[in-house]
Amino acid sequence: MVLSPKRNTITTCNSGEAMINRRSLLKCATAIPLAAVSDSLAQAAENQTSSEKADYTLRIATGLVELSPEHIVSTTLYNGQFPGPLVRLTEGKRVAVDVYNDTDTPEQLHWHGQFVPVDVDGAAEEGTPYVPAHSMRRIAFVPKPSGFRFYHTHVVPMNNLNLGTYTGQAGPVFIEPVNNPGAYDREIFLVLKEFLPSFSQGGDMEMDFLAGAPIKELQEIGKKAEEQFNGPKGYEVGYDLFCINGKMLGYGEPIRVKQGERILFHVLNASAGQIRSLALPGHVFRIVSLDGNPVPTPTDVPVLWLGTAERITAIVEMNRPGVWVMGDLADDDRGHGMGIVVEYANVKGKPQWSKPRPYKWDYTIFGKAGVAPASPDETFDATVVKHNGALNGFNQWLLNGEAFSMETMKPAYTVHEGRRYRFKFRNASDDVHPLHLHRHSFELVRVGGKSTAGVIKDVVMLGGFQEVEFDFVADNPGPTLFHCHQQLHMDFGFMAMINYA
Ligand SMILES: [Cu+2]
Repeated sequence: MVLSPKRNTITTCNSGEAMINRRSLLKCATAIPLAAVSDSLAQAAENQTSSEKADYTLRIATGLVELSPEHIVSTTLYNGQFPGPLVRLTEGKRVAVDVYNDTDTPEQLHWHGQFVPVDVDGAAEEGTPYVPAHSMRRIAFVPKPSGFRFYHTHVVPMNNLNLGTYTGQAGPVFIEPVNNPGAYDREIFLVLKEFLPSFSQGGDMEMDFLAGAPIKELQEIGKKAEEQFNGPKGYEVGYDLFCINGKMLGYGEPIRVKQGERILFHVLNASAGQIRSLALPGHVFRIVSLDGNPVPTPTDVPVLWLGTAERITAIVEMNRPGVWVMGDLADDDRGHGMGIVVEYANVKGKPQWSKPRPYKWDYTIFGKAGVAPASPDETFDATVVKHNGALNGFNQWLLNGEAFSMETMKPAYTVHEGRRYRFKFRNASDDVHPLHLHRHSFELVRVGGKSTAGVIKDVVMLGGFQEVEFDFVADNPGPTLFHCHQQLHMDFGFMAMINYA
């Protein structure tokens, strides 16, 4: 085995570290953890006395991922593998999970998309105790709702590309429903991920794949902010290597299929901040669930688009024999590994790729037509603005004029249990933001100017200079974090705390 000379992510991290004010970084690193760490040490000690065996053990430690024989990366992993092991749970059946942290830094393991209490959720901002360095925590919870979820780290890396979701800390969760109709022959989990992150200052790639048009008023607000912060573009994170299930295109086992087979794909975008597309030439995806939740109108699409942390469950009928590349539409990303070979039985040859016809991603086609969601008890308006390069060269993100402060953790919204709330979210920037709500799901109400109902998600992409509206019911008391799932955006201001009255 040869280690790639480009393997060392520490280099990029250190050069990044020099760019930030050291004092603010130290403040940020120490302010939150201390109290939480002592809590969780006590908890860990208490847990170790329990003799009951955990249902799952997840161990956080540095390890190697062989993306290809030429590209072996060193990063933080769950159980020494990428992706982390598939955690299969049953809805409503209590589980105990032991989380060991063999690293030198406190960790948070977030159960993304589940309705869990604050002490389980895995977000220090809400008050979840850390898994202390070189220690463990036993977590017990009742899995819900059923469907495709995942787990990932939730620490705040800021400018350290060796922490947080820049590492290999992500793994799929499947919560079995009580009844599973199962109109498919077998299921395959695909975890999409990039490695070898580095900072660049060229500005983000323009992404024009979402349905809907930019709103003039939001462009005006964005233009004003740009005039005020008119320096060089803020740092973005780019990647050298891409993989599906830990293997670059052409290096893992192909997906071997038979003609006529119906395969249920569970696709997770486990990126720290990138938006992914996925197509299989000559085939269509029948989308049956978004973020693990069955959609009212299952619909065929030629390409999947997934914002950071989004999941899509889709059935593909294998009816076009050949050897195909299932991969990202971006030639560069696919060329650096973002794809997997699909091989029909008794067919040989070089894997074929062709770009699907242009297609706009529209969440509303999966919803109920002509039905309005229930009326909300209250509506929250939020507008996000980018201050270009305002924080030591990093973009700062402000919600209604305020960047989230990790020091004050000031709640932005107060909710009452049992009430229904509508978020009307306006994007005065050109970036796409995958918005995520912890510990709750939401129902899409309006996206890209179109109304919908019945599409239940926990992440939704908000297009550049567009609006999105979604509703959630305050049914899981405790501090609840709302943030953009783009790691750089959330770390530099794009977060809000929702408190229960
Ligand atoms: Cu964002």
